[in-house]
Amino acid sequence: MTQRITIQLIMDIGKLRLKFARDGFVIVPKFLNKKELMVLEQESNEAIKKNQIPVTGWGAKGVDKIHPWFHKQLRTGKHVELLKALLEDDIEPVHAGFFDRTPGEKSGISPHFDAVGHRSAGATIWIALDKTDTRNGCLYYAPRSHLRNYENTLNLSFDTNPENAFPVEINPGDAAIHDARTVHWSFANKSQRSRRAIIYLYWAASSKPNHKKVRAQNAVPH
Ligand SMILES: O=C(O)CCC(=O)C(=O)O
Repeated sequence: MTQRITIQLIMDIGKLRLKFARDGFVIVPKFLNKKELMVLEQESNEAIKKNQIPVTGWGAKGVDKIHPWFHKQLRTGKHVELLKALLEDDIEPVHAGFFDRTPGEKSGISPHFDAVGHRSAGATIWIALDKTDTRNGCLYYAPRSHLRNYENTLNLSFDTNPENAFPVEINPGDAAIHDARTVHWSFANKSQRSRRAIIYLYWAASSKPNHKKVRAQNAVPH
């Protein structure tokens, strides 16, 4: 059974949906409570340790395929209802991922959107395990980029100037949710703090991706 979202989120859903449709992303502070965050961190650590995920500086996709807890979360986690409500559709799970900007990691992830190759409707929820800011390689969104057409590549040549960018500066347990067509990226981690996040990616069920695999610089393919 799918886990429940809170009453407050149900009340806010109209506003969140409007923002999501307008900007291509929304931030949900305190999406996880302390206990849920603790469990997420424990399971992430276990997945990394048990499956010997290397400390690469950028993380790993497909953790749902190697760790049963993430397999279940991808299908029944409490974010599932929220994403369905935002997309106003059923959702098809794609994968869960662990994204890491290890302290001192130098490259970040180049500007891209997740539905590259097909521009299907869909969404990613990005849940912070650490405090994220511009010093430790936070995620950036290009507001309203989901409404424009971009080249079919995971390495867009994109103006990442601060005027075009929304830095996702959030706390552990907060979530950022982006449309699968929203351009996003991250820079190097210039700090000595880690910047870990868990992501779950979905296509909207009525959208049919004809998925061509392309590779982003320093990113694992979708
Ligand atoms: O966490 C990051 O730095 C990048 C995340 C990302 O590219 C994604 O969620 O598709």
